[in-house]
Amino acid sequence: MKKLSLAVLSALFAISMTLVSCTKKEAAPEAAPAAQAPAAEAAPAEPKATPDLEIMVGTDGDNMAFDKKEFEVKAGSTVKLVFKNNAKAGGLQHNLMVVKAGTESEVANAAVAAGNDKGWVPQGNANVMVTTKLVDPGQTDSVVFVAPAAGDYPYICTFPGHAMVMKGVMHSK
Ligand SMILES: [Cu+2]
Repeated sequence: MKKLSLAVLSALFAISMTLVSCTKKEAAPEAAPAAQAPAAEAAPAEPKATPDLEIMVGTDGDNMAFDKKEFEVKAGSTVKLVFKNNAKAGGLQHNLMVVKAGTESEVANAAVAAGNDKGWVPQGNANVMVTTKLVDPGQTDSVVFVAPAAGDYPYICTFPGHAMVMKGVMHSK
């Protein structure tokens, strides 16, 4: 009798251990993906409600030029860029567009193709990083953006014929 009961007990023990290990194995895979999910998603670069920095750039009066040939921003910070067309009434329209380095000519040509209806802004062009609207003399427009990775980014006016001379450089540090 004793031997039999020992055999039964050890059998029961073996079964209970198997159940415990099965339960543990099932629990483990559920926990792992839940813990990994948030880390796998890359946080999108959304501008903050309050900009870290406000930059003012205007036209050099009635000249086909910006009054700032360069300005500096901090990579990853939220920047508010205010562009003012300082031309007098009857002067030229202008915009300010930050583009990827080396793409000034391509973007300027695409802007001409986009036409006046689009404010000389090529829609969906991947080389355009930031753009204001086309601004009439005496008017301003502003745009809020997250400063890109460290590097130099040219800015141009894409009104036809302006980009070659109406330009500057945004330094992201
Ligand atoms: Cu212009």
